[in-house]
Amino acid sequence: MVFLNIDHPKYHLHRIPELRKESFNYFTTMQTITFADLRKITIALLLAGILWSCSDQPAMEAQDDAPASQAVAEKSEVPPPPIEGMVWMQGGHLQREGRSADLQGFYVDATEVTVKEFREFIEATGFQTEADAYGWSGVFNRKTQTWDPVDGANWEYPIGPDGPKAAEDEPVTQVSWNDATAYAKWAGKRLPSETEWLWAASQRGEQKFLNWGDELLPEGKFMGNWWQGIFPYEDSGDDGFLGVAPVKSFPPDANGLYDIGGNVWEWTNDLRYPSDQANPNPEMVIKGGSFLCADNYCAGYELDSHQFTPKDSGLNHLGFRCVKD
Ligand SMILES: [Ca+2]
Ligand SMILES: [Ca+2]
Repeated sequence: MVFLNIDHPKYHLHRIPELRKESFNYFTTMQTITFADLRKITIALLLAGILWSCSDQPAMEAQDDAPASQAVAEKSEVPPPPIEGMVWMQGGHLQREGRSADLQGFYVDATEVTVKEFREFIEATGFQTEADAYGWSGVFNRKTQTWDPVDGANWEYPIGPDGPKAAEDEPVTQVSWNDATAYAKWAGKRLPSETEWLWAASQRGEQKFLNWGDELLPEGKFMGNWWQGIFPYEDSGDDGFLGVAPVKSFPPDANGLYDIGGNVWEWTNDLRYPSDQANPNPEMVIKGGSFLCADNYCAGYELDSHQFTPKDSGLNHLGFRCVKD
C-alpha cells in the first residue's frame, strides 16, 4: 500500500544543469506502509480520539466559530480613476492566518496575463524568455506523472513544438519570474507581494477559504479550473478543462477578479526565505493553484496555500498577474 507525501517540497522542475535531462517523478515521494504500520496508525488514531473526547471541546468549538480572517481599521480612500482590465483594491489592514499587515490601495489585473498581452510585449521589445534562452522548459506529462524538460517548450508552445500553439486568450505560461518581472516593468506595473495577492484574493480579508467562498462547489457549480480526481492519476475534467482554460472561463469573484483560484499558478514578488537576498536564483512564492491542483494533493486554490519555485522556472501551469500603485 502506498500514499503520496502531500508536503513534498520539490513540486517543480528545477533548471539546474545536472537535472537538465532528468524528470521529477511523483512516485519517488511514495512510501510503503505495512500492515504492522496500519495497526500502529489505527491505535494512534483511537488514542487521539479518546484524548480529544477528554479535552476542552467547548474551546475547540469557539475556535471553529471564530472568523479565520477579518478586515479591520479600514481606511477611507477615494477610488482613483479606473484602469481598463484592472480592479482597484482599497487599502486596509489584513489579519489572516497569522499574517498581519497594513496595505495601501492598489490596482490588480482582473485576469492572468494572457498570451495576447505577452505577445505584444515580445513584439515591442524583442525580449527573449528564459525558456527560449535555455532551449527547454518544464511540462507535466500526464502519462508518466512526471515533470519533463521539453526542448522547445515556451510561452507560445507551452507543451512543446509538437503540441498546440497557445490560444491568445489563454494565460501565458512558461514564463520565469524574471520574464514576468520584465513584462510588468514594460507594462508600467509590478508583481504583487504575497500579502497583496492575498488581500485581493480574499476580498480585503473577508473570504475564509476560497476566493469564491467557503464551498468548493457552491450550488454544484465549478468556480475555477482545477483537477477533479486523484492527482496525479486521473482528472475527470468535470469543470470542462483538462488543461489550461481561457481566462474568464469561470465567473469572477466579488471583486471582479477572474481565475485567481486555479487555472495557472501566479508569481509573487516574495522570496520563500527572506534571507535569500544574495541568492542569484532563489525560490519565490507562487499563489492560487492551477489546473493540476486536486484536493488530495496541493489544494493550491485555497487562499492560504502557496508553493515555491526558483526564479528561473518555466512550467506549463505557471503564469502571473500584475498590480499597479
Ligand atoms: Ca480542470
Ligand atoms: Ca490563477
